[in-house]
Amino acid sequence: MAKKNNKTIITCAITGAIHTPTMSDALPYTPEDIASQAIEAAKAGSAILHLHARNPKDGSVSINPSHFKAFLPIIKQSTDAVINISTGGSILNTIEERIAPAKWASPEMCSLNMGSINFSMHPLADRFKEWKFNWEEAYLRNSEGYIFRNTFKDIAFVAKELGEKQNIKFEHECYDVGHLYNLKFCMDTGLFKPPIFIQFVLGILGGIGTDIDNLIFMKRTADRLFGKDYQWSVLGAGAGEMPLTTTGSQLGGNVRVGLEDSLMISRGKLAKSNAELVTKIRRIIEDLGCEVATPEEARKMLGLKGKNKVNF
Ligand code: KMH
Ligand code: ZN
Repeated sequence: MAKKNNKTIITCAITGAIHTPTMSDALPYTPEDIASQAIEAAKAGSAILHLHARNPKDGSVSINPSHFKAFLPIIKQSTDAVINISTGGSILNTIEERIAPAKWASPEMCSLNMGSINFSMHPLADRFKEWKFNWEEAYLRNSEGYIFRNTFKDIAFVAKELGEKQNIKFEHECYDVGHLYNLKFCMDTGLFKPPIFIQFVLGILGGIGTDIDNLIFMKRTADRLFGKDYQWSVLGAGAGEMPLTTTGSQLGGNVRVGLEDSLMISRGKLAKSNAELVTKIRRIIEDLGCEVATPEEARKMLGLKGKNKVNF
């Protein structure tokens, strides 16, 4: 069984690389909006902030370190939350490009995607006729042919550059059961040391679906593979966000919410902000008798290097 805690870590994924500005006015893409939504999410109870950058002119996905530099110091000054920088990048980026922001910033955590999959948002393109920016429709439609590449060699490269050289801990994103076996293989070859932090990612088109049965299967498989040596969290993309995080917290796991994963606060109703999503899951968790972890508690649970060891 995974190590059971009575505290639940809430990660908030602020903007991501899936949704586009047309889909919601709340989706932040300027450095000011990313920073202020991240700070508000932390105040609402999020101990970890999972961050991507965007081009402030048009909201397109960016892996340019200068776009991260524009908001990271502001967030660090205003919150104690753990900063987690994505290494997911977007279509067409090499793995070297994808880790460039984290290599510069040396945050306490980074995402690390544990296998290659189809990763598609193309059905979303049919929901809109008019677009705020002209890159959006092609970006979504082109994802139909996208393979999200995360080979064993890529994973080993990230482990060495960010884990070994910079003591950055990973949010190991697992989109299907096979990714847990990939992670186990990497553990057995010494790439990662416990405690590891696994994010079960359910609901991406190309990965496992948002059925509760799938969450239980992922958890049982991880229990078998990793014993006591891991912490886990769950995210449900789209409508699966609140049902899966609620169930996950009751199963002893941690949770991730945010506009990266779902734009909706409830069926058919857009969320006003990331903080609104954090507030909702926090209320549910506390109403059901669990406590939310502070950033310091999250640092202890995950064995992080500390806020004063980052480079921004
Ligand atoms: N949007 C998530 C489903 C990453 O940042 O490395 C995937 C993600 C990838 O969070
Ligand atoms: Zn992400």
